[in-house]
Amino acid sequence: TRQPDEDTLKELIAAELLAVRDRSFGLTVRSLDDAELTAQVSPLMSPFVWDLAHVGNYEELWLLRAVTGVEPMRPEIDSLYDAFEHPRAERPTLPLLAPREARDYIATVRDKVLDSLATVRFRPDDPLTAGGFVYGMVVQHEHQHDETMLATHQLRKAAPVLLDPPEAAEPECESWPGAGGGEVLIKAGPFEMGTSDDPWALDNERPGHIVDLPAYFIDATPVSCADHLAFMAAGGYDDERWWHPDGWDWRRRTGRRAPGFWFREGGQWLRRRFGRIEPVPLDEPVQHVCWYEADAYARWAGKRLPTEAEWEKAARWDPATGRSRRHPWGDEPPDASRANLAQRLLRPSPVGSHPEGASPQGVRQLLGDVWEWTSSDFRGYPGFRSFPYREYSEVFFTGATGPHDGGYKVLRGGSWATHPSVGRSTFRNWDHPIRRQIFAGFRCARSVGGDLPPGAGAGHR
Ligand code: AVJ
Ligand code: FE
Repeated sequence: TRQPDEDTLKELIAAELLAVRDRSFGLTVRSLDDAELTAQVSPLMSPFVWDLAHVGNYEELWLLRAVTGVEPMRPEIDSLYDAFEHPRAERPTLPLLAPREARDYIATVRDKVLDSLATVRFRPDDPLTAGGFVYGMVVQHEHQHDETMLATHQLRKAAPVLLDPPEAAEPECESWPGAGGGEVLIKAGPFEMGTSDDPWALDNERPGHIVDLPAYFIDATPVSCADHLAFMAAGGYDDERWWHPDGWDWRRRTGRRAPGFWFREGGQWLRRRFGRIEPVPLDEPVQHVCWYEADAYARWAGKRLPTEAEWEKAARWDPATGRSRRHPWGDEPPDASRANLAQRLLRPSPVGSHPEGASPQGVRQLLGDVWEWTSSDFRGYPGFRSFPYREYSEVFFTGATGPHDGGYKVLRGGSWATHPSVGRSTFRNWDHPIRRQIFAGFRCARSVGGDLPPGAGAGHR
């Protein structure tokens, strides 16, 4: 595909900046009062007003100081919004900008960015601006914080403020024999993982490299709430055989026996969704399960989680040409028929939806709906070079040294809350294996010929 010329690219960047700010305001100043913006919903999350000023501070750092060389606007606030200096739990105690000040500050940053965009030159020999990279990085950064703020909204106990947009009806889901249970065989052989030429790909997606995989089966759809209820009914949460040793510790320590936000009342499983109560939707992909629960379910089902490479081959490899593509359906951008992304709904689409978004081999819902836990630890690809800063990914790699290293599992594919600028088949997300407030589910895989531990497979259907 040809790259757009620089003026077209700048128009696109300006439009993306405008759109992401509108989204951020919808999740903060348009839906919450000052008291809620500054309060902390959970020690796991930042106060909303921290995220709001942080995205503007990051934009100032990269699009003003790094690109145009200007001095800091308010040097005294930088350390407040440095995620590495202050863990989430302590952010409400900091002398943060008040909502009004935060809004004015990020608006001033934005005005200066749009002014300078007209004169900045995107130089092919400058990796920061080539193809508009650093602008893409900032757009993706704000969208990632918007998804984080949605997780904060999900944790809120106060009266609901977010509504499903009325025009966005549930997508049609034709009855499909593959829904819940079907598997797809991915043939053995090499494919290109990651990318060297996607201009907005972040450092951890690079470089493109060849990975040769044995044949494997992967589920055609994510695991549904009905599937997960079957695991629960079979005593899965109380059977140590299915659990990773650390997962069994987690299970006993926390007493958890159901996904996050689920509770039982009057003989029925209910869930809280953005402040409203509803029956657990049987046909939806399960969300708010941690890696340990996903891992245990897979073992009970006689399967395992896919590796990150298996997930990506299923999502990108075209058996007809042998080429890796941008999306499961090809190189064309996502739209509402192909994937449930971009917070169009406040929920995943039913399992089996989006046949137009299937891979050539019929694997569905790889992009959007729910992030999918993989079995892989978060590491750099062969030839990895951190860019433009080590703290985006490198310090989190397994084997890195420092306070943040190790223990992270990779998630792929994006959720219903992920913007398309982030929801691509090379994008890598990561989190701790105990994390449940993110919009994460999973699908299972298995090796051809079987690689199951003794005792596994009781739940295989
Ligand atoms: C890639 C989602 C794990 O939220 O910690 C935000 C993204 N990096 N600000 C995170 C990120 C810097 C990151 N995740
Ligand atoms: Fe950030």
